Amino acid sequence: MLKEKATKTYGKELKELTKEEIYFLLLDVCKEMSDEKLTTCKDGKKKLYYISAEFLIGKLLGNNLINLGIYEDVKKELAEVDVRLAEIEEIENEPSLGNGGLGRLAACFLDSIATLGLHGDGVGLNYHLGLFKQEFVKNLQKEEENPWITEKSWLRKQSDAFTVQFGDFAMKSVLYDMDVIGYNNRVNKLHLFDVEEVDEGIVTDGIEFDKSDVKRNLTLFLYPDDSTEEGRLLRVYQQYFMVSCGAQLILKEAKDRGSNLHDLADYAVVQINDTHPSMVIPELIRLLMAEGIDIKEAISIVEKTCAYTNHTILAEALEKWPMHYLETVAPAIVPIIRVLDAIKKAEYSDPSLAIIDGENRVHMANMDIHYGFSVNGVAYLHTEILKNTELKQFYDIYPDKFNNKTNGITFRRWLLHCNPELTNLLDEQIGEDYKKDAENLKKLLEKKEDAEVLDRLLTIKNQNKKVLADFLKDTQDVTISTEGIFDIQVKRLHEYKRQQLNILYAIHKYLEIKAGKKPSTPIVMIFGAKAAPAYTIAKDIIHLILCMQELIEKDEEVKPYLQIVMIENYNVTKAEVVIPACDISEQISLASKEASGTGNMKFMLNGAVTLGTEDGANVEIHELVGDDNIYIFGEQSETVIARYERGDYRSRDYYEKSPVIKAAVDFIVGDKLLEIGHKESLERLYNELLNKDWFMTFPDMEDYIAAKEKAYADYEDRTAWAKKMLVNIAKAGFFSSDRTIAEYNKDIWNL
Ligand code: 26V
Repeated sequence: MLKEKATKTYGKELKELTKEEIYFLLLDVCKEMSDEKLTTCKDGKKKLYYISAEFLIGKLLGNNLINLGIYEDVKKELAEVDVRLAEIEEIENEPSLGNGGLGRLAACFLDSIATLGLHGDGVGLNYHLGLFKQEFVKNLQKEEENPWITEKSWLRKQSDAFTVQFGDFAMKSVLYDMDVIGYNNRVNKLHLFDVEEVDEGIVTDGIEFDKSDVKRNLTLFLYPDDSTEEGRLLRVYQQYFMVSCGAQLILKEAKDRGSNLHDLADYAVVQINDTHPSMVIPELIRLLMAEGIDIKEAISIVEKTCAYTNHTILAEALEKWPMHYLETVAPAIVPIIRVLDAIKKAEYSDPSLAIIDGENRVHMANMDIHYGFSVNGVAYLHTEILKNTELKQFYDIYPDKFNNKTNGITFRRWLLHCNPELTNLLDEQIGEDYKKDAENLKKLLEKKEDAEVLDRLLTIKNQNKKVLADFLKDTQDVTISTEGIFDIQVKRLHEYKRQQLNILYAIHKYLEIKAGKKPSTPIVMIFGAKAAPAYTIAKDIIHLILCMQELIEKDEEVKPYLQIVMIENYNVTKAEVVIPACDISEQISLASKEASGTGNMKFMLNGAVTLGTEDGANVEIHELVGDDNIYIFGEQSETVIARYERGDYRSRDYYEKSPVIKAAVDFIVGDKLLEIGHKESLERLYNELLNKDWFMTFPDMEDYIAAKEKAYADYEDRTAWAKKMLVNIAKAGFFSSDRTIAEYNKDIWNL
């Protein structure tokens, strides 16, 4: 197939093409096949719009080839001319259209929506420089711009254009679509809105740019630094632009499909992904009113059309925009928001239920809950906390709106594509029907006593560790021992995720080795994390990890037993190499704070064993695999929530009582690290831990050390460990995003 296409497109033999030409050829093949599929898709009356500020889609070539069912054929045809498909996949830039879990979830959902044959598109923004690219300079994070759009790419320019009216100017949109190709099923679209002129030239140092120049920067970056007023305003401009374009598209398409707009809810359902797209509610009301519908009916139509997903209980992440921002950016929806607020204030006197608070700020989540027909959390525990604590006052008045949808991941990317060896083993041992219904992975349990299968699992893990070791050698010039236990924590850097707990363990282990207590198997601790550019303490934690990496690298006494590597610019592409190589998956957030986590699911599916707190989806992983196949430590969410309520946590008490904690914490500002690192940063982190430690690192620390030691000791019995791996893989079926999406459809969307 490729041979003919090569001559037709380039007038050359396939073997004469450059890698880039082959990549472009494959891009065309995918687009043509997807166009063909599109013509056969049967659309129902109702369509889903998944509206999100982030879609962390990762590279698309490999996955699209898999979902089109031609991956193996293409691989073979390229091998005939001595080209490895993996090399071609490397050509593609990774679009950096997301921060972490929330954006990656949206990407997994799009894959599953198409795979289940549901008619649903994504709606978002086409950020030119995306999220920043992380570099390490002198053990510090430096942010660089991250251009990813190339002349020929998956983006396909559309003719639809909408006008968005801001306070004192208007802007016209340009729409780019990407095909979302389901696994042996339908094709949907990801609609990414852009403005006509973005000026990448206004970026000065790193990711600095003139934030007030909205006309030239609206879609330049994802989540510009919001530590300044101008940055926050720009975020609101982005959000309003996204929802206004989205709402105009939704109404246009609904009319095209036959809606008279009074019946909009029969034609469209809008899933609001966290609060970033919340202004879609007043914007839809405004547009319906412009079509001649009175405000009362417009509100009731929108109430039947919009559903909200909450992804965090962190107070600082629940958006509350000052009214004067909205007056500047989107004055047309301000009177509507005031009406929405007045209706609820007349009904309920509790100020915590208000949309506009006493300081004239608009609580976006409150608007979503009052005017959406569904509110869901993203894991069992998270939803329970929303109902019983965080959003209790809303649950009391709207018990029927609340529901749980435990997150999931697409197995196409997180198994078939990233771990072909494990996929082959599964195909061979349990057949291929788990690819359509992931619950069938359970069949693997029958092989728990099969010595050959257990041995193969260990061999595959070792191969994947070698691949990661080679990758780290090539990309960062670090050498890690593939004989070691790969203990991995990769995710955004945040104090609640507690990378600081993990690095304090590293210090503890370092001190033990120095004192002559050496582990029988080397430990390789791997981190990967970006910190928000204005999040100082998060950057201090990265600094500490990098300083420890350097300290150990230079210490011949410790190095054979303990290594630390921080992966630079951790992203989806790197995750696909890291996750299959993992032995121990670190999921150590402070109980109650991690809404779900999805990395935990990816690791489990690839045969890693979780070391974690009873938080987010870890609770469900624990339930599924049982006590013997997971390492749980730390305080329960109830204990943590009660301590926050009492407000009597004093980290210094724990430090003073525990010599182990004291030794590790003091080391941060000891001579050894001060010689390598920056005094100001290390001291700031030390003081933060001793005087605040808002995410309660110390109460869990001794228990964490004990759990980790137990896991390391168990690892020594290779057969017993392989059984734990097997159980984790076999029980991962529940976490397929196909299951999650089937639930969304059954309970919320009804497509
Ligand atoms: C946002 C912000 C923005 C302002 C500064 C601090 C801050 C901290 C956290 C966030 C989180 C935004 C929401 C989010 O990404 N939630 C993640 O959603 C995942 C998918 O549901 C879930 O697996 C993660 O547990 C959850 O943290």
